[in-house]
Amino acid sequence: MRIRFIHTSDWHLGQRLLLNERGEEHELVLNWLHDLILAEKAQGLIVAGDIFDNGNPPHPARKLYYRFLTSLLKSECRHIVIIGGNHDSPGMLEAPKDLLQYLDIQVIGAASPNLADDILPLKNKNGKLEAVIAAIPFLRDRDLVVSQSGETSLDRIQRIQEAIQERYEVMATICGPFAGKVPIIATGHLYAKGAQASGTQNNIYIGDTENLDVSQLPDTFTYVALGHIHRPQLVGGLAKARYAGSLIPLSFSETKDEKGVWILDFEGDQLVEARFAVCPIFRRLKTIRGAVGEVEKKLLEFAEKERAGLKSWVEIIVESDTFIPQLDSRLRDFCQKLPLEILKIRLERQGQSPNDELWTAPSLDTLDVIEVFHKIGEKKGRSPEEWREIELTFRELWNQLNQTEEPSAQP
Ligand SMILES: [Mn+2]
Repeated sequence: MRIRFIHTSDWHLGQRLLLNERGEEHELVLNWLHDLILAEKAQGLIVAGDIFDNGNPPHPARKLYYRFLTSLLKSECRHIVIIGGNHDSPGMLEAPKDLLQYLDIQVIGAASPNLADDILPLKNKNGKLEAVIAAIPFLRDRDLVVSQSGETSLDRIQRIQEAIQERYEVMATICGPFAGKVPIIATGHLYAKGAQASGTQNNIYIGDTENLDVSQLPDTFTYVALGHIHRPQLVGGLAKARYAGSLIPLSFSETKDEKGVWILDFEGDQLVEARFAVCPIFRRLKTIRGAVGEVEKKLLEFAEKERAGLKSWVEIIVESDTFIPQLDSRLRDFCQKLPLEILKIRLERQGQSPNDELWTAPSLDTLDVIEVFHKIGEKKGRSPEEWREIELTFRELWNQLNQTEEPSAQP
């Protein structure tokens, strides 16, 4: 018996890039995904976390999500499994859980207290078992370990890694009776050992350490559908563990990657074929860098190429060894008639002199919170080891603040 699944993740519905809404892109890409599911006659869909960009997504993002799910109800895609990511609020995702379950859409926002509840046997219309999903969402610290007094952040990281590994082993044991009969698919929203990110992704557990070594996972799992890293890839060269990556480039650092989803064919308990379906780029994001004259030339060249779709968004980095007065208005005037929109202009000083710290200091809106904290450490003259410890604690606090249970607590 053959069964086809589509594995996708990291939609980040409701995301804004430097205050710009991504709704149009998300709508286009979900239409594309809907058409793909129909064209490929996929029977299953797995969304491996970060459905929404934050715990309290705007109404249009929620509408898009429900409209997409509704559009699949009459298709052959009978099994839809959605797990929570670190950006999702488990409470928000699971609010319609019972209703969605009635429609064969399974939502696991957070790990259930009884782990066996998250093992989902998927059956066809005649009640015959087709596949089993070990639905493991993003595991929050509180799902895994209780702090031990006197332990350092580094100890904690190690204990979290061990606890995650153990969770997969326990889930594999529960799936044991199904082994050898149908595909057993585990999910995960984490940072797997050997994974390549496309830029800085600070939204990982605590610290920027790996959470799981996929090569150590039990053979029980036919496939591991991963989310969190936005670049599609096989993990550690293993055919059975993959990241699907995000559906649209979520930042300027993601523009070089192809975006898309995995189409997976299983037969018996084997993965027999995996293809990556590349999705169109509905809006191009582009970084243009160089001396100011060079930037202008590149802008013209970029604008000349004909592009379908929405207006491109551009980030400009001007390299200069002197201050350029009115750089912002000069470039904005220059681009006025070009079919693109400037989202950000940054001046990057070449070479150093002691007095230019003020104007070379990066503006706050180009840094994220963790980077700012890191820079404070550099200023305070702490030793790297000492500051790393403090930074890990800060990261943990920051992540906890951003992992709200209830949507109302989110800004
Ligand atoms: Mn993500």
